[in-house]
Amino acid sequence: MRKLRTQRAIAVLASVLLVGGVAACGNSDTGGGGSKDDGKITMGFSQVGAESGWRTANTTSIKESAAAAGVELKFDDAQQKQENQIKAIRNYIQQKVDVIAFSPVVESGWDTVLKEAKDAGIPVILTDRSVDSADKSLYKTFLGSDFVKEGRLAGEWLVEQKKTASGPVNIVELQGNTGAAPANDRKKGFGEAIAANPNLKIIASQPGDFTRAGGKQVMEQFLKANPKIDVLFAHNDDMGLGALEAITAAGKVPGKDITIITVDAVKDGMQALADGKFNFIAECSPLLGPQLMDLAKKVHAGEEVPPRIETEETTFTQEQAKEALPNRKY
Ligand code: GYE
Repeated sequence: MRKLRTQRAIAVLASVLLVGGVAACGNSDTGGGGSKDDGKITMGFSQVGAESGWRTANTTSIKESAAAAGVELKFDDAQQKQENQIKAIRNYIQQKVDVIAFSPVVESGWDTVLKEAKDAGIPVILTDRSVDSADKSLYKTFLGSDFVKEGRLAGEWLVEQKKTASGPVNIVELQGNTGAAPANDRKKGFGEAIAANPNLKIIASQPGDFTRAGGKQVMEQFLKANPKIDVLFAHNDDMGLGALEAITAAGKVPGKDITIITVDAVKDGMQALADGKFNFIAECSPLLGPQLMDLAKKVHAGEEVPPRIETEETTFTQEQAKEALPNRKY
């Protein structure tokens, strides 16, 4: 009990120091926060990081849309660390921003900080990734993709491709960062879909953290440990692109010796698909900025918003990628 009280005292002291620090180095005209009554909304946004082409496109979309919508954006890159996101959110609470939005790097462990935002009367919008909090009143809405569906679409395509396979089809899987909603959900959807054919077997599955470097490194290990790999399912384009290097270095032809399925459909991924190095991509749209700004204005005005807003997405084969590439925005 005493320990708890001491910890709390330290936490309070820390936030006091933090506010002091922020106020000391902040702009004098912001008055320490966005609650100044000039009609302009201030949004504090905590981004996962800069791990992939998807993330870069997402960040650009958010920054551009904020500027276009006249929303004052405070932006923080958490470098794939939950503790950095919690720190940024606490900072935004201290600064009394009007709305907090963030893309949670992992699903669990948000209740405390979300409760702090709620107690401070600051609405929270989840974008891109969700949290597993049981208390849904801790955030206003979740804007993003259906990751289970993306995994399922990837798996269903494979089931169709391999329907005449008479022997085992060995699949390796590159997962996103451990504990992230898109990693958990894409794994789930893919696994459920391929269960339709008992010949389809995941023989190895490891996190590659959604990065090219991670994808390359883990694929090297997969190739060393498994003489027969027929299919790679990578939870995003970047890991697939990293894996291409490992596959080529191992003397195999990507897209032919190994069927490659990814998620995202960013430009480099689509190029690899059009070039025949990837075989199929389930799209995941990073262009969430305009909808996010719209939602921020609504929740700030006290309007009701739907608790879940799903992004519209499609899938691409090699032929479809060739057609779509010239008009691709990201
Ligand atoms: O697929 C991946 C990024 O959360 C949907 O995160 C996003 C994922 C995306 O790093 O490329």
